[in-house]
Amino acid sequence: MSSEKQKVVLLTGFAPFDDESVNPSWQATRALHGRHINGHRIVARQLPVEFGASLKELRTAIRETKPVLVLCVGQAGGRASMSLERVAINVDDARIPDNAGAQPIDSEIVRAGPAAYFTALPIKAMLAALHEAGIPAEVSQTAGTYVCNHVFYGLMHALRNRRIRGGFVHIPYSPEQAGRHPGAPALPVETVIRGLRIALQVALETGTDRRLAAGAEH
Ligand code: PCA
Repeated sequence: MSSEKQKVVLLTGFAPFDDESVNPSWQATRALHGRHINGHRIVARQLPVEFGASLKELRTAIRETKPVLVLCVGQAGGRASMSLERVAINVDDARIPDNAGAQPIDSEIVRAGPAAYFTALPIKAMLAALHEAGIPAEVSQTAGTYVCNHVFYGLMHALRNRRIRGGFVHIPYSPEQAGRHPGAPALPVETVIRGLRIALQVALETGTDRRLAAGAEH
């Protein structure tokens, strides 16, 4: 099969933000660009950490690459595991300005859109596979209210009537970053790359998700 005919998986990472010089979400996704999983070609794109522009670029990437699956990845400093996000909510509430200086507070992402969208990915099956591989992973019940949730919500809104599956994964600081944040947990970029490969493979192979407890009390 020629590479143009191959089905595409779109994988996105973000630019650095919040005084960091790197973003492990881009370091990990970039490393998978051009690789193949289950006969699908991975295309990696970097998104800006900007409300509005991030989503515009994501929609352009979807239009250009015509993926069957979209996985967006972002950094969540302070978390210890790969966080498989369950839900995106229709609100922007920024603790810090984005990379273009915008700091929306309590604004809707899509005017009069649904309050939330659930991921379309089989996060329980992905969780089980990651644990089997010894990679720290969890189901997360919130992707926050910053640019990552913005992109996740906008992704699910854009895909709402399409046969493309989409979802979001947050990852911890890299060890290099965590060194500047005393006490913060870290996960090597190599481990994240391995984890993303597993997550994508399971997402491509799993239709109906597994029934497996991974909830939280708070
Ligand atoms: N993390 C931020 C935005 C970009 C990123 O990598 C977030 O969690 O919203």
